[in-house]
Amino acid sequence: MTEPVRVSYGELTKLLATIFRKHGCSEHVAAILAENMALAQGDGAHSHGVFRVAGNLGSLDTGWVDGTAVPIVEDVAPGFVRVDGNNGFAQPALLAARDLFVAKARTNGIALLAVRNSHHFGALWPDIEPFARDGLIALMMVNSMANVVPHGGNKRLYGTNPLGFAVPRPGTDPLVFDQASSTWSNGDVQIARREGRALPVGVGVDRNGQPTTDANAVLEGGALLPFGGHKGSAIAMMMEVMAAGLGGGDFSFEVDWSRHPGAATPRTAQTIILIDPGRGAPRDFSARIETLIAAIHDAGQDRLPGDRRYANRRDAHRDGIPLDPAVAARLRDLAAAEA
Ligand code: NDP
Ligand code: PYC
Repeated sequence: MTEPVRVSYGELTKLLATIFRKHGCSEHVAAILAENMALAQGDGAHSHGVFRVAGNLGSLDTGWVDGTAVPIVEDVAPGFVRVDGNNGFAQPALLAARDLFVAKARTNGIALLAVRNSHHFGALWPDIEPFARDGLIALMMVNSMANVVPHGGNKRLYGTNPLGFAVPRPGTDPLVFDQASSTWSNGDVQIARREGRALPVGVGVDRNGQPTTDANAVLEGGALLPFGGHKGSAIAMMMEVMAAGLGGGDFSFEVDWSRHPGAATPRTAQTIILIDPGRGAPRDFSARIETLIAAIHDAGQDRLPGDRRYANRRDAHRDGIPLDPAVAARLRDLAAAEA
């Protein structure tokens, strides 16, 4: 295995922002995307870090996503904020609504944000972890593009539809999980294909609906399976309802980028629910969570969701973010290239 090169958060963010600007993003959007991607890379989220540069550029270069979009925030009810992403990336839309959304959650104890007409191509935890650091519980639901067959079905319908959940823990890192509702993320299957690795049995099917361990067969006409059979299939369905249905965006099976060959980002919807756990709580929420976590450890689960990412983050802050040398060179070339 090639020894990685190490780059600082500052250097990687600057490189990525330069690349996104050169491919049509405004300064503001480029900075947000770059920070999001550097954070993901630093946390060791390999399927949603710099691996996503090419897909983002494919969507920008073909005009499928608008890198200069200005989101429209709508204050629709005391506990409800909507955002029309204006065919831009989801992260700037979320940022545009953040202050109003948090204020509503603090006033009401709960609030919901529904973003539509927006492209989410990243990990969810960078969106929700900051809410938990501000003392709020965050639940995020996203739908993507059809590449998952529903349980017992025979064609692609759901996206890999991720679910993210973040819980504040005073004095320490929030408890966060962030997972696709499919067996594997599409990104991980692409990485397996690139590295020539076979998939475990039960991850996906080929174009005839037959089980396969061939990543290429899954990606070219085949499909991923929901995790846990009918249970994951129900979660994937819920993501379609809560993100696209509630938000007013496209379902994963409605994403049509046929006139934008090379586009890769799903134009769908994202929903976040924020809860202020201190509001009217009959027992001390923070103490209860620590009791739960102690019991989980006592039951033998040492590693909590998020532990791997936080450990990677500590290493990356100390030593730099590890990058494959060829990837680092490619990023530098892209940043230096003529616009
Ligand atoms: P993983 O299966 O790798 O991990 C899911 C969660 O489980 C993480 O919180 C992880 O923590 C935790 N976890 C993993 N292994 C263990 C273990 N042994 N014990 C306890 N907890 C564990 O994630 P996925 O492949 O499902 O998703 C990867 C990323 O892809 C996510 O960030 C997701 O948001 C993103 N994604 C985005 C999509 C989009 O539409 N934007 C679509 C699909 C996926 P840890 O992080 O610490 O490893
Ligand atoms: O890895 O499955 C995935 C994915 C879809 C959209 C963004 N990531």
